[in-house]
Amino acid sequence: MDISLATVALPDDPAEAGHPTHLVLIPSYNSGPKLIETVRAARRHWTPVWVVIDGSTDQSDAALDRLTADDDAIRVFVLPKNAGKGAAILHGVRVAEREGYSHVLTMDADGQHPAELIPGFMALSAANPKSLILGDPVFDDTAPLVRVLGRKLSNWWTDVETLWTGRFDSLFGFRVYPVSALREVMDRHRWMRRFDFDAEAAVRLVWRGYRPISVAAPVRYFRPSEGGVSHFHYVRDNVLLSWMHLRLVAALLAGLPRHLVRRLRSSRH
Ligand SMILES: Nc1nc2c(ncn2[C@@H]2O[C@H](COP(=O)(O)OP(=O)(O)O)[C@@H](O)[C@H]2O)c(=O)[nH]1
Ligand SMILES: [Mg+2]
Repeated sequence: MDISLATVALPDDPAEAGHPTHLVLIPSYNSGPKLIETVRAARRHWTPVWVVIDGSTDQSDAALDRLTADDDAIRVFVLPKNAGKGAAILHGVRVAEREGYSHVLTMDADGQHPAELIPGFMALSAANPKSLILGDPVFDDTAPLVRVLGRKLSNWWTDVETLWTGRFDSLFGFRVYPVSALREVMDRHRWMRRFDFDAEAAVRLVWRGYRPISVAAPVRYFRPSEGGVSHFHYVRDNVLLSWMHLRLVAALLAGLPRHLVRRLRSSRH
């Protein structure tokens, strides 16, 4: 299902009152100067905002101390060693679950994602708690062609893996997840700790009955001179993504009767 945020009722003053069920979670690994801008932007639109520093070595987290000193709605966790995007998110999700949060909006730390859409995504999630709210990237001319094409291929795989339950972008990290279900899925599967997180998390949650809702969200690719950083390694991460799709297709085939039943049920709703 595709939705436009124009139809969503927004919460009152989301940057003021601390929200009891939904939080913003930002995993960060050597994100450079964009980290502070990103956290500030998220805070303008939501309370609370949590950051997981994933073994960063570029001192990008140093300035966060000043932000947290002035604002206790920002919370920072520091992992001593780099563990990967998925592992950093899992760290935040475990704490969120213990503290009673039901949903978490994840966004990248490098300024690529639209913070102004946070309230709309959260409102949609609050109205549809058994859904995944998935950003559908709207690229501008800053997007490298090879990343755009690579995505198409990955999206084709997730379409197959979910038996065409609903079209969604497999790799975009601007999303709202259910906290406990995500933690359970990640405890059961030892992969999903690095760049294989986004696609596998969405597929496995759809398999658990969560309905994907796609919402258009602009994405920007900054040049290094603008503070842009990416740790995506074409060979290493494409191997990781191919292995992930292979695993998911194998799991689909192994449980095909169950997946077909789920698929039939989902088309009736
Ligand atoms: N690549 C990478 N990103 C991580 C890691 N831990 C946390 N992240 C965060 O995951 C997000 C996506 O990473 P990024 O390198 O920007 O990937 P890209 O946007 O797909 O080029 C960013 O917010 C990173 O800071 C890690 O170990 N590796
Ligand atoms: Mg990025």
